[in-house]
Amino acid sequence: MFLRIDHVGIACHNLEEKIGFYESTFGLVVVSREVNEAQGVREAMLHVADGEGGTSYVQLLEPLSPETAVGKFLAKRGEGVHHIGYGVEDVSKAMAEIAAKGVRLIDERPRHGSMGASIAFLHPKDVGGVLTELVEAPRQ
Ligand code: CMX
Ligand code: CO
Repeated sequence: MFLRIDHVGIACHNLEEKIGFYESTFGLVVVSREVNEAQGVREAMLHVADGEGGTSYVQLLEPLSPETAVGKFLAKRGEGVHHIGYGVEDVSKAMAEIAAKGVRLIDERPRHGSMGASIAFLHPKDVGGVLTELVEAPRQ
């Protein structure tokens, strides 16, 4: 079902500072910066590698306010890994297949994600404590 790990989402207090760390420590390059009001984040995608199944990134996330998903996560757990995004061919199809197995979908229908992707989240309580995102990259 999964083509690749599309990205690992990392929650942080200060996006610019964390971008600087990833650039200077790992040599990663920012390929996109966006504010996603619906998701409550200011975020950056840093390119990691290209593989047969597509491209993998690190997604750095700063909350737009304390009441957002990432804001609440930071208050409870502090900075760190927030979610894993898996690349899929067809996000609606993957959602239906996964829901049929009894895993709760957070999103009833696909939403807008980074760089034009269609995304949907699965509830962490049904995935062993891991917030899981499905990502359908836009057609080239
Ligand atoms: N990973 C694992 N568990 C998480 C979690 C995460 N990222 N975020 C919350 N939880 C857990 C909490 O620890 C809590 O567990 P306990 O009850 O055992 O303490 C439980 O889920 C409920 O947490 P909450 O703080 O009360 O928060 P909500 O229930 O209001 O929301 C969730 C949790 C997952 C439904 C919400 O964060 C959500 O809808 N996330 C999806 C959207 C999102 O994260 N967007 C930002 C990223 C955007 C992008 O990638 O583009
Ligand atoms: Co993500």
